Amino acid sequence: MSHYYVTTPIYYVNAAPHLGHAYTTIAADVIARHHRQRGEEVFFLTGTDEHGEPVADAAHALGLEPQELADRNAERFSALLPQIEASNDFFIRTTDPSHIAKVQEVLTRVRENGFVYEGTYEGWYCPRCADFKPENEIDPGNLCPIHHIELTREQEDSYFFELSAFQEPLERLYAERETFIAPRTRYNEALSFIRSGLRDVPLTRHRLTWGVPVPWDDEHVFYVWFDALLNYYSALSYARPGVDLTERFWPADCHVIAKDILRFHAVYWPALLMAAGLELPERVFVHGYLLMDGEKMSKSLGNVLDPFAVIERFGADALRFYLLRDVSFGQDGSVSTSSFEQRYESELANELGNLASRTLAMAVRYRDGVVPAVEPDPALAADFAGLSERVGELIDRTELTVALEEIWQRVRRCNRYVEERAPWQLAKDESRAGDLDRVLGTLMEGLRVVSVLLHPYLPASTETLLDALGAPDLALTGARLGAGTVARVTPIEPLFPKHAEPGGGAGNSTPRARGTSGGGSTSPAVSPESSA
Ligand code: ME8
Repeated sequence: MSHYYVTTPIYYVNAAPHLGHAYTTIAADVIARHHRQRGEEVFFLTGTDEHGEPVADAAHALGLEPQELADRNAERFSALLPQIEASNDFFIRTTDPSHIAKVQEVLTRVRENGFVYEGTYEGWYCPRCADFKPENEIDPGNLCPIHHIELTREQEDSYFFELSAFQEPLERLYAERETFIAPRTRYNEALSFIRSGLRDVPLTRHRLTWGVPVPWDDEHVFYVWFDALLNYYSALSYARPGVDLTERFWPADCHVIAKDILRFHAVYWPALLMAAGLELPERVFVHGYLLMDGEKMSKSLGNVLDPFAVIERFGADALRFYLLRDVSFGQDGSVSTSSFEQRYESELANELGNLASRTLAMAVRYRDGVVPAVEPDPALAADFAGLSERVGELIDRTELTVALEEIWQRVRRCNRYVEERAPWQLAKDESRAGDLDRVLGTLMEGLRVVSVLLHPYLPASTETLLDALGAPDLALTGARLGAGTVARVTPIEPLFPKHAEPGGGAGNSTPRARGTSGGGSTSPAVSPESSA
């Protein structure tokens, strides 16, 4: 059986989760679910990054110990997962003792391999990024380009990681593996950073105590980024008690991240793995930012959106669909309440929801829910030919929005097919009973195939739909018109009720297919988040 290993970044616990975190996790979940549909054994990892200065500072500002803040917010990140229907196989916390032990083991090996030396670091430092800033990336007024706060001049005794030793190996890696980083713009960006000349970087912090202790010098802790990156590797060693999954799943197939942490994943990470003598991941996919008012949402800026409120009103499927449909995956895109409502109404309710309810209703009305097996109508079969393969190829290239568009074209095609064939006319004419069977059978097959293919995006509603069709099998091999056996169909309530406007009472208009219980909230779909 083949294996597939996909990860999200591990999120900082200096504040609560927001829509940006949900976005990456949803995208990785789509990939994980798709690979399970291929029959592969999948490991999908997410979790929290709990050490380092940003977390220590945020905790102290609240009068808490770092561990207390980490516990509190790790809980909120992990609570988000079932709500967005994330099917992760493990939730790693970098304060897990097994993670700490693995970080110490790997970084000791890096030192034994000759890539660590002692020195003093001096540079401009942003405590929110937990990162020294190269001179050419500093905004006027000595400001951090991301957080717009003043940088501090820091000097510190450190152990250094000899990143410069990997200048050539990294250039070679980029020459040999052009899809190591995708999309291409990010590959180019990372490569030009490498070509500009790599300088050694601090591996440890002297003044900090909130971190993984350095085994060979107890006055130091590891710089949080090395601790954090190693989560992708360490998790496999202890996620399943008594079983080490490393052999089975390492190297990772896909790390999904946003462009803010490109350099760490495209430069430091492969260099660190080479230094440790470990295999490199297959691919890093770098998506863009969700924007609100043109600015990246971030915990530090405070202008965050609340995914919990969106889900409460519209269900997790609607949020998942909206984010992957409205924002072209890989690029930046603005999100807003109005564009969410527009997509919900015009596409989920009017296109998929309507296709589902009329198809099921006609099968029940005209055939008591049992339609004889038919050869699918060639008119529709032609439009479905090769679809599943095409979707698979796109997902292999992490083109999640394009793949969704391919499937959605078939949802629209099925609706046009209903109009073209007008089953209600056929039903009036006994002599056309065979034609009606063919139309209804073809439609049910069309609905079944789009449901299987949409499953990674809309897990709850497609399961409802496939159950209603009496064909619950999710395997991709069945995502072909005519491959399935729709047995007896049962009608369902609208999947995406139209009256779920923000501010209105939920009442009986609460969406049916949702990954979470609850409802009746009157909070706006997209609302400012309260602070941690
Ligand atoms: O950087 N749009 O954690 P973090 C899209 N702990 N994605 C967004 C986003 C936005 N507006 N805001 C956040 C860290 N994200 C480190 C990572 S990994 C070894 C360590 C998502 O909490 C996106 O995936 O700041 C981004 O890369 C990540 O959250 C940053 O999360």
